[in-house]
Amino acid sequence: MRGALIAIEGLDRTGKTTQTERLLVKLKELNIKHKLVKFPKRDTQIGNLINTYLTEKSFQLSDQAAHLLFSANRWEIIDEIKKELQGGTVVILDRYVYSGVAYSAAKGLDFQWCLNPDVGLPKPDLTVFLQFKQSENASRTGFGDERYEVAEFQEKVKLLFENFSTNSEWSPLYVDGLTIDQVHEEIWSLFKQYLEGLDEDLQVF
Ligand code: NYM
Repeated sequence: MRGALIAIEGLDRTGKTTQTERLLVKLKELNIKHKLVKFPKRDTQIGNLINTYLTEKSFQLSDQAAHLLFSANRWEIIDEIKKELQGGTVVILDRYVYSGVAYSAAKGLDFQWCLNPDVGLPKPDLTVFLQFKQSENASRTGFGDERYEVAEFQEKVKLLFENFSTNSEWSPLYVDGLTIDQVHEEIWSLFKQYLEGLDEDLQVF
């Protein structure tokens, strides 16, 4: 039986990385094979370029070129992810196609144009979308260090993420006022049904 493909999505600094790590600890405790893939995956050559783009404002790229790099960064590792899934490993994605489309479309690029390069990538079985009130999100530590981490831009991204809310695997999680443990419990209860492994094929975008 294949492993589940689970994506954790959300705006910047909403606690995605903390929650993916908590999920991994839990899977380890239960002796369930698991792998985390964080997008952008910065330790490849394409990922290195993306990292420079995100952290050095002097590195100029057209919005289209940047978008295609983010997509290429997913395609370059997808065979490895599929292999893990086929071997029964649960794969947790920290950001995925949805971030790719929402962040680029927020810059004014056409929504469908943004989705096109990702067409054919596997769809997660479950996508948990972490949401905060913008004011709370903006006050989190580190907000503002990288390109895109500007409150006004984040508001646009938030609206674009809403386009995905009709997807059957999309589970929004409102985490305002909840502790890290409480958010973890919520994510775990959504995720539990996928623990047994799944034998049907993955859907694709
Ligand atoms: N981002 C992430 C994109 O613009 N397109 C993408 O396809 C992906 C995966 O990268 N501000 C943006 C969203 C974030 C930034 O992500 C870095 P993180 O999770 O902060 O490392």
